[in-house]
Amino acid sequence: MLGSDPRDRADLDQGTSARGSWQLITVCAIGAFGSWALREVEICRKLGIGYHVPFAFSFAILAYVTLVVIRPVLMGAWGHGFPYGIMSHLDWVSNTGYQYLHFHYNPAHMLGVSFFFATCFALSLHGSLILSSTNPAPGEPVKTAEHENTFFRDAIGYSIGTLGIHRLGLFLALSAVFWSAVCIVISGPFWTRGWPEWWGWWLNLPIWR
Ligand code: UQ2
Repeated sequence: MLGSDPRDRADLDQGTSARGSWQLITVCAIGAFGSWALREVEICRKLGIGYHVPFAFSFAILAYVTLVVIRPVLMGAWGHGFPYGIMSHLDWVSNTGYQYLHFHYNPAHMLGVSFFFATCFALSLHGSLILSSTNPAPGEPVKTAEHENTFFRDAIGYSIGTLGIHRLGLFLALSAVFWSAVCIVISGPFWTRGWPEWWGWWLNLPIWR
């Protein structure tokens, strides 16, 4: 019966001109992102360097595909993908968050946020350390890794090293993206109630009684 299906609502009808454009844009975007990653692989092979850059980019692609393909398929409708408008995608984030009452109680969201903060902290430590050693006081010679190590050994008794800080940065950034993808793909397909309620397992532990 016409009108009984929510998709027949006149106020949601886009006429004939815009029909299927979200799906077309999504297919083209995934093709472009995948091609870009493969081009990065070509360049890495030409230079004889590791595949760290395309590996990192693949995490960003994975996050996007999680939002517009994996979760909508698991939810059963393309309408669960986010819209490609400036304000409308903000509305989608807000509405999707409130659908689970309080998204900050999502444990994977907690991990994602914490990794984003840790990434900013690590990059601020690293960026300031590099600028301080390469831009010394006027007349002073530019400093090397020995000064960088010494600063942190003096300040906190530990230096992770010049290679280590980049390994840590890559780990923190990729972890942030990974847990962000996990936190949205479990919301709906694997948990349909409010996220505060998920913590009932903690409150219901037998150790409290
Ligand atoms: C460091 C080091 C660098 C750095 C930084 C550190 C010489 C140039 C920033 C210090 C980093 C530490 C102690 C790890 C902090 C841990 C977290 C989770 C933020 O030692 O070696 O190389 O840039």
